[in-house]
Parts: sequence; structure tokens; C-alpha cells
Amino acid sequence: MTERTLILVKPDGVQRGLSGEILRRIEAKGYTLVAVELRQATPELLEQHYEEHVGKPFYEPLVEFMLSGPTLAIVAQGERVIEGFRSLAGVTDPTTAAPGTIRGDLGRQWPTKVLQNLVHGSDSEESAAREIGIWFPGLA
Ligand code: RTP
Ligand code: MG
Repeated sequence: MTERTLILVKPDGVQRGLSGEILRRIEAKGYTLVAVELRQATPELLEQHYEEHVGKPFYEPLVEFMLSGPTLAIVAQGERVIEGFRSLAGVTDPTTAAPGTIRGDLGRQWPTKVLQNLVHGSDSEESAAREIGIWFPGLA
């Protein structure tokens, strides 16, 4: 089924100059770019985006990391793109993410309080609709 997902190149990816490489992998897989915008996140936007993590021990360091520079927000479309992009991204921890994935090939285990793992991808149709509405209110 054709669907849409919200992908973020997090500040570590933008700062390291990996936005183009990550967009290349999304397009090479055959997904269509619907929207791409470089944005500076705000605490309010992150509280909505990371609603499920508010109050967890890694929440404050996560917000600090996500405020450390601009984020590239992307809406991509394609057959099973939600599951497909999570597969391209690899598991959360870049040390154990499989080679061939974005996090496995390019992610580094920074000595920080939170995992800096280059990308975010929505994890369900419900999350995708919610997150697209947060980052691109005009598209929802
Ligand atoms: P994402 O939401 O960014 O696509 O990543 P995910 O589903 O793989 O991971 P999730 O559990 O939703 O966590 C969101 C982000 O929080 C940071 N995190 N750090 N123990 C830690 O240091 C830790 N746990 C989570 C990561 O940046 C993760 O992507
Ligand atoms: Mg998640």
C-alpha cells in the first residue's frame, strides 16, 4: 500500500554533511520525496514529536541534542515506506546496526548521554500521520 512517512536527518547527520547521502539512499530505494525542509527544531515542537518519551531518563539529553543544530525534515512516499525506511535506517544503536544500513554504515557511538543515530523514521501509520502533521501542518 502506498503510504507516507516522516523522516528526519537529525543534527548530527546535517552537521556531518550526510544529508545528501541519506536522501540518495531514500531515492535509490525508489521512494518519492514529497517534502524536504531544513528546520531548526524548538522545545515545543520536540515535546510534540517525542511525546512518548517525555519523562524518560534520556528525554532531556535527547532534546538538547535535537536543538544543537538544524534538522532536515523529509516526507517520503512509497509502497510500505514506513517499514522500508526503518529497515534502511537500521536499529536504534549505531554500534549494533547492521552494515548496509544508514546507522550501521555511517553512525558513530558518540560518548554522549543519548544515542546520536543520524535519522528518525515514523514507526507506524498512526505515528506517520501525527508526525507529518507536526512538521508539515500544510501537508496533513
Ligand atoms: P527514532 O524514533 O529516532 O526513529 O529512533 P528509534 O525509534 O529507533 O528509537 P526510540 O526508542 O524512538 O528513541 C528515540 C531516540 O532517542 C534516542 N535514544 N537514546 N538510551 C539512550 O541513550 C537512548 N534511547 C533512545 C535516540 O536518538 C533514539 O533514536
Ligand atoms: Mg522512535
